[in-house]
Amino acid sequence: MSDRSDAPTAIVRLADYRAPAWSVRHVALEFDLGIDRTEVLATLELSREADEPVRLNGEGLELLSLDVDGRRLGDGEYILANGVLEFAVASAECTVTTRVALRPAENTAFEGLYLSGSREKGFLLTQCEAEGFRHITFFPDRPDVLSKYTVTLRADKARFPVLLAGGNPDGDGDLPEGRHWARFVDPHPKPSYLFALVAGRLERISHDYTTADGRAVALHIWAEADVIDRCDYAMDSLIRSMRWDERAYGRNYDLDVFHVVATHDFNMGAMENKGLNIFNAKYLLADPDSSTDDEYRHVEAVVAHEYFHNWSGNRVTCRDWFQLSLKEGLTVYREQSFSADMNSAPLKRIEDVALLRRAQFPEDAGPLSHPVRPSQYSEINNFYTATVYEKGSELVRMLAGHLGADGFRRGMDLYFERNDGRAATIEDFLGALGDANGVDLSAYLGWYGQAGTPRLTAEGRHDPAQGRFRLTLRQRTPATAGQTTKKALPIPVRLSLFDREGRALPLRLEGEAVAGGTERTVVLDGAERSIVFEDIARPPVPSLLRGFSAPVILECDYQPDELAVLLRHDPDGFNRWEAGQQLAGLAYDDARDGRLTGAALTAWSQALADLFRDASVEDALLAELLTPPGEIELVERQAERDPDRIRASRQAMLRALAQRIGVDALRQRYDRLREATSASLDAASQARRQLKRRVLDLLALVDVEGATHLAAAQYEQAPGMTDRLAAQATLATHAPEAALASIAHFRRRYDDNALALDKWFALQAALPGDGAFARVRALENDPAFTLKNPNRVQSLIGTFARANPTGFHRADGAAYRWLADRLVAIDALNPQVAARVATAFNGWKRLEPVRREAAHAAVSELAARKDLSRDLTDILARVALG
Ligand code: B3K
Ligand code: ZN
Repeated sequence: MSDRSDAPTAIVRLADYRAPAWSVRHVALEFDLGIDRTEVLATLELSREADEPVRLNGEGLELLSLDVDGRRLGDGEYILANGVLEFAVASAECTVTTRVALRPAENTAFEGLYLSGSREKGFLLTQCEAEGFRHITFFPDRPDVLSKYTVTLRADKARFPVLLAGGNPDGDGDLPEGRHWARFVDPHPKPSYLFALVAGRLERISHDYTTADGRAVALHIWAEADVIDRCDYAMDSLIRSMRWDERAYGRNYDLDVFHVVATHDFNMGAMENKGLNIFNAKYLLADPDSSTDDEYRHVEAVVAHEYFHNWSGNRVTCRDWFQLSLKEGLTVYREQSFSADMNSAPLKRIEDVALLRRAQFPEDAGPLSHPVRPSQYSEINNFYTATVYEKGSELVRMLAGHLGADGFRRGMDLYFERNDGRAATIEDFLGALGDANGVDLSAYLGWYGQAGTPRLTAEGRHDPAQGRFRLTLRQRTPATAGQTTKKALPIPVRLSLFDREGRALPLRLEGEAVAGGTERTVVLDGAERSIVFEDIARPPVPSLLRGFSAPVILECDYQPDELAVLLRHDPDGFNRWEAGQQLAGLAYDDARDGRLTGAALTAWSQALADLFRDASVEDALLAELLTPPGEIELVERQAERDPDRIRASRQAMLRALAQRIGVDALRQRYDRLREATSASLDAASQARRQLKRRVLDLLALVDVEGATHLAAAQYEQAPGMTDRLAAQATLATHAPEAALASIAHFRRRYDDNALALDKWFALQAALPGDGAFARVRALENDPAFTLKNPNRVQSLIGTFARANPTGFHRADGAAYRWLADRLVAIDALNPQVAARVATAFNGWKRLEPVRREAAHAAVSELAARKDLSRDLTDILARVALG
């Protein structure tokens, strides 16, 4: 429900920040809820902070009345224009009362108050971050206005038996004419974006929790009756998250109740509203029959993420939306640390770095690039990005690494202590971390203000006569959209040196008397730095940026056999994988250039074939090692991108790997893994499923008939969704005809399971090749497809446009024109979803000329339209610049 783009686009700038002219000590909200019409009575207690009129944000609201200190204002006494209600007040304090009407059922943008599900059965809920509260009532809708909330809900009792809002319950009861009421009081001042309510027919599961500091908390997870039996894993994850935050950060929960609600109609993953988290069902529901192992892990991570926001985001919030990463980057870091503790730390790091490279690096290299703390925006919803979240988390990780575990904890304690109940900035964060440890971290501020991924080059020189190894590190950051000059940033480089047999060498730096361990962290804080290692008899193999100690691209002139040493011997799982990824990149270059016997391809496939036979390599790590960078990441390895060629080359290198391992070895391994199949969710069982999937995919490249047979049987016999979906993907990719029966079967079997159907749409949308576009268009006609549901749009259209390079980037440009057309239709319903899908056009400028021209034509034609939302217009305008 953002403005259409014929309204002037206001640019909001960090440099223009001014503290609020009026604060709101307390707000009382009374809702008379109805699907077609809801009335909201708001009473705001305002205090003057500067000599300015009162200005309240409000959009799409029907203003019924406005009173100041009990006096009704007439038409001439206020101005309502461009989403702002303005009136003068002479006193230093005043009470403002507004009554407005809303139309929830007409709200297809899912921002503000809206209906999830059908008119007959659905329920009402809210989404306010970033600027949704202004769609509910008139208010200074900015994160630095913190208020105490009292919320009263009234509704028909039969239609809306459950009434929830954030805060502690403060009474409920019946009203005449079959209506009832409930009141909630939140003692913690909060910004308006954390307000939430839910009303409707919902079931719940509950747990009595006692915090480490002795507070009894009732935990409730709510969902519609047909899915309530899929909430147990979320409850288990919530309890583990709460205990972890007590232990790892000393943070306790601070209300008597904590509600979590699942909806199928949500624009994002989940929302951390104070005391009333609301979740996209995709990240809350899980059961073995319809959820994959990955989805179980996502539920655990997102439940933890939203819970952790209670401190990093809610108790300490952001001064303005430019500081978004203050809560998001920090909370992603906390969530990643939690998941690493709950599962395997090296595997979690692999997953996170792979995501950063897949999602954030391309963003940072294209027209949508922006610093972790942007300096301006026209639509803030377009800045909930991989840069703010994932790169933001990497920055916190660098700071934590710099301070060490105890120092970081000291710093976080001080950060929470100083800023509790405040709206803080990135400077406050760095200041607290630094002050608690007596260090100056201000150089890290550069990372928050500078876009682009730094290139770190490393050059080694061995001097056999002196027994010395000199490592020279240099950095440079390429220019990014609107930011041409770049400065040097502090880059912590964790490193080790290995000999050719794979033994880590003791490290004695020039000037040191004795060697100190086999791993060091050196900080490159200027353009260049050289480090000299003593007692190095033979040329070593440097292992650099261990644990991915900084979010940079490492450019090091490794020979394939040097990377193979690390891939074979590095004791750390993450670094082993990283060496494998680097070597796979070189192997890809061989395959792309037709060198199927090239040194890199040979070294990569031989090392992996050996590791495949090595019983000491764990299943989950082996599965990761056998997965080279994906097609989207490999784009970076050529100047001009031809998705068909990239895929063909990647498939060729995988085939070479499968041949090197051998059909028999693959088959035997598959059989062993199949014999151990179970429905269990323990780590070993999950790892076996993951490896089985990789092995079957490799087998399909060298024995398609055998693999088809196995996949069909696996689909039939699968005890859970992971095996079932993996088998279906192998079949559909390698033997499309043979896949038809299982695809039809899956569709029938899960007809009433929205989340399973999303996977069914997504799997088919991701199938590569020439037939993909026709397949997607046919799927648009499936009765279960709708543009009104964000998950469905993402699963079919989003997956096709963003995760199917050969299907979407057709040389004839037909899919570009089709997407442009769909974006117009989606935008009319839901601008946030349209804007997100439109990011699929990112990177068009690097396509080969034929595709480039077609993509450019589609994007610029769309960008020229005047009837699109601010959300979509903003993305298109930036993407069009290339
Ligand atoms: N804070 C929300 C995201 C809100 C997105 C608004 N467009 C979820 C999260 O990051 O935890
Ligand atoms: Zn978050």
